[in-house]
Amino acid sequence: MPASDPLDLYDVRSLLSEDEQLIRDSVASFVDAEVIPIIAECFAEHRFPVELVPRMAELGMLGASLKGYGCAGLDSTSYGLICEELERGDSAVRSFVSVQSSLVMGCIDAFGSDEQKSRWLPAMAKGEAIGCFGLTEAHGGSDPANMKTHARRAGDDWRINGSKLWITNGTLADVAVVWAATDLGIRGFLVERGTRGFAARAIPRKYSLRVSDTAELSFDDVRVSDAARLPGATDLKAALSCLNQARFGICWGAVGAARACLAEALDYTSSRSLFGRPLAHTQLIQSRLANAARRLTTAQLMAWRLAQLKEQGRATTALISLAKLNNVRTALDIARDCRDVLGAAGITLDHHAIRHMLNLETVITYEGTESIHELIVGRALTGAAAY
Ligand code: TGC
Ligand code: FAD
Repeated sequence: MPASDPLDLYDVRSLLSEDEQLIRDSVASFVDAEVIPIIAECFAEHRFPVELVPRMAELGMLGASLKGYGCAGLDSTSYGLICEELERGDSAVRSFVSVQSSLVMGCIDAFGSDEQKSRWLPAMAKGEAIGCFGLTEAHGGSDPANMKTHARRAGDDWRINGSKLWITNGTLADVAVVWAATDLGIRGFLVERGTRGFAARAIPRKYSLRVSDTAELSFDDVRVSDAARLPGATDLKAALSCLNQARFGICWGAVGAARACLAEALDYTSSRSLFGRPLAHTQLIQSRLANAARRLTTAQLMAWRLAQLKEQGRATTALISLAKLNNVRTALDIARDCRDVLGAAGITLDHHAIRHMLNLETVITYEGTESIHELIVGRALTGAAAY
C-alpha cells in the first residue's frame, strides 16, 4: 500500500483486456482534454455542450454495444468503462451517452422494424441524430405502468395525447421514443421533432445535472402512422428491459464520479496545511480518505463483476438494481464527504466535488430511485413485491 494507483487499490485495471485498457485510455484522454476544461462553465450556464457530440461519435461511444449500423459492438466491460470515464467528467455527459445508446438506439435495435433501424441507427451512431426516451410522467415516475399518455387508432394512423416529464435530451432530440397506453396495452412509438402537436420545453432552474438537457414533452393530438410504432414492443416489459442497459452503465458511471472526488480530496488534503502539518497527515482526515477508498474499491469490484455476469447472460434485473443501489449511494456519500474535506473551497465550481455531489442527487433518483431498487432486490430475496 498504496498500489501504483491510489484510485484503483485492488488493481481492477489488470483485470481488463488490452483492448479494454485502450478504450478506457482513449475515453479518459477525451474527458481530460475536452470535457473537464469546459464543464464547470457549462454547469454554471445550464448548458449541454453539443459541440462534444461529433467527437463522442468519432470515438465510437454512441451505441457502442450494438453490432452493425456503424456501431462498435463492444463488450459489457468496455461499455462500462466508457460510462465510468465520461462520468468522471460529469454525470450529464454520461447521461447523454446512456440515453442515446442504451435507451434509444438499444430500444430501436431490440424492438424496431428494419426501416426504423436503418433510418435511425447509423445517423445516431454518427451523432447526426439525437434521441430521447419518454417513459416518466408527472404523476409518478416510479410506477410507469400507471401512464396516462395514450395512443388511439385513427384509421391506419395513431393519435397520441399526453405528456412526459424529466426527459433527458428532450429539446435536442430529433426523435423521441414515446411510451403510450393503447387499447391493446402499452406500446412504443417513434415521434420525430417537428411533428404537429409535439413540443419539447426545457425544464429551467435545475440545481442538479445542470449540464444535461432535461425537458417536458407534450403530445396534443399528435398523428403518426403505424410505421412509427415499434413492432417488437408489445408491453411495458419492453420499456423496462431498455432500462437494464442504462442502469448497468450508471453502475460504472458512479465509480467515475467517485474517483474524481477522491482524487481531488487526496490532492487537496496533501497540499493544505493546518495546525502545522498537511491535513492528509491527521487521523480524522485519513479515516475519511480510507473509508472513501474502501467504498470506491467495493463499487469498482461490483461493477467489474456485474459486467462479467452480463457477458454470461446472468445479470438479472435484481443484480443490476443491487449494483445501481450500492454504487450510486457510494458515489454520493463519497462526493458529500469529499466536498466537506475541501472546507469552504468545496462549495464553489472551482472544485469538482460539489458538482458531482449535486449531479448524484439526480443519479440516485433517475433510472429507478434508491427505494425502488431496494424493493426490486427485496422482491428477489423474498419473492414478495412490496412496491
Ligand atoms: P413487475 O411485476 O415488477 O413487472 C412487470 C413485468 O415486467 C418485468 N420487468 C422487467 N423486465 C426487464 N427488465 C426490467 N428492468 C424489468 N422490470 C420488470 C417483470 O419481470 C414482469 O414480467 P412478467 O413476465 O412477470 O409479467 O411490475 P411493474 O411493471 O409494476 O414494475 C415495478 C417496478 C417498480 C420494478 C418498475 O415499475 C420500475 O422499474 N420502476 C422504476 C421506473 C424507472 O426506472 N424509470 C426510469 C425512466 S428512464 C430514466 O430515468 C432515464 S434517466 C437518464 C439516464 O439513464 O442517464
Ligand atoms: P416518484 O415516483 O414520485 O417517487 C417519490 C418518492 O417516493 C421517491 O423517494 C421514491 O423512492 C418513493 N417511492 C415511490 N414508490 C414507492 C414505494 N412503493 N414505496 C416506497 N417509496 C416509494 N425519465 C424518463 O422516462 N426519461 C428520461 O430521460 C429521464 N431523465 C431524467 C433526468 C433527470 C435529471 C431526472 C431528475 C429524472 C429523469 N427521468 C427520466 C425521470 C426519473 O426516471 C424519475 O424521476 C424516477 O423514476 C422517479 O420518479 P418521480 O421523480 O416521479 O418520483
